[in-house]
Amino acid sequence: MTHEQFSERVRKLLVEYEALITRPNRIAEGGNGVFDRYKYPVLTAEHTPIFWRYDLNHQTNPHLMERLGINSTFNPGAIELDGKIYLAVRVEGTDRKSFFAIAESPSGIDRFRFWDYPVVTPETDDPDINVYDMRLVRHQDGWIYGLFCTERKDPSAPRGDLSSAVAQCGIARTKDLKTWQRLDDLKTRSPQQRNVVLHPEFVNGKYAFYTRPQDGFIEAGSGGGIGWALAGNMEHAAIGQEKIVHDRKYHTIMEVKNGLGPAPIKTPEGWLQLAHGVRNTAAGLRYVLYAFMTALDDPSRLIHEPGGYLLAPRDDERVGDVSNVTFSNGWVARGNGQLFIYYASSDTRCHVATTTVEKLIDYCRHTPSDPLRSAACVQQRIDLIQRNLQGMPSAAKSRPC
Ligand code: M1P
Repeated sequence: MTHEQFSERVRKLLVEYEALITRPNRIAEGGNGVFDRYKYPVLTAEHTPIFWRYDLNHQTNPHLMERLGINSTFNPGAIELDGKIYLAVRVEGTDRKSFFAIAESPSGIDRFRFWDYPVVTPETDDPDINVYDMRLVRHQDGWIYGLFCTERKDPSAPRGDLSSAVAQCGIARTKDLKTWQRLDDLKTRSPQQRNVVLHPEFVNGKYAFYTRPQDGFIEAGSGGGIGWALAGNMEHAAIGQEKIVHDRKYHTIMEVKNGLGPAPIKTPEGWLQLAHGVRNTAAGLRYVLYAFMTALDDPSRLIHEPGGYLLAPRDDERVGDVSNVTFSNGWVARGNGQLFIYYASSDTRCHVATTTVEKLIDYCRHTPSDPLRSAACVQQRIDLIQRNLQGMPSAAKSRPC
């Protein structure tokens, strides 16, 4: 490639990139009254800056190749600061390692732009091999905390097993999303901890954690469920016995495992909670999102438990590196009541769904809970049909049976 061709190709790459990241998004057609999906994902691997991937020097990269490819952008933590939306995105390189990078948007639904440099996450004395799924929480103590999963090779794995990991909760804090202070990893009694979330307020003067105690790296085993425990400080946070707030149940969307998503949102009617549930299928695990509410005076006490899922993989969302997955660890409730739910599909790309806090409370309060048996589900549906048909004009009722 001549120098001129190289420059022209770089120019074209940059033009195409700008067109992608400034593309307006819009609500997708359809919808179920609970939330709106959007036509385009808010972030994909192609949204990462050209200068993260290519060596843009003709001398050292005469063929203009990507030198450090990006595989995926997913599972973002989210926060609003001074009217803008910031996502702490899990970016995965083609080398399988994840790291965090901040993308900001003026609207929350489109025009997300990554900051020039990824987040420099300080390490502990025992370096992380992989970090992912940061939950951003603005705590009552004045810090913004980022709780994330830190993975290290399982020292007890048999020789030759180069996959098994120990997953624990890493903790870092910041005031500006730029400079991060690393704290000790959370100490818990569970051999595996993913999906740990910090409650935004003190509870009985202590820091409160939602956890997901698990026996194995993949399998919940005898553990599982969304747990809850308190810690005296964040610098050397340690918890004891975990109380289960929301357990797995047989033949449900969370029969295999579940885990809290982002930190809950405080509403006059209770804490709004978003989580993921996992079931087994012949095609592998299926991850869906579900919602529930806990009590204001005790965030570990369940008060509303709508049955079924809130959001499940659909259409293109169903396919990716880990297919049939929707996962969320970030949402933002704006001052006007609007709620942005950031979710990733199939461990590949980030999307937004919008609703309002009011609608999600209504959903939690008035969606019947899962009666756990087919016959009881039929009765639930018959009750709805009867109420509807009684209220419908007689012409609409004249149908067979
Ligand atoms: O691959 C699907 C998800 O698997 C994990 O979730 P969980 O801990 O509930 O199994 C996480 O690694 C998550 O990042 C991933 O999206």
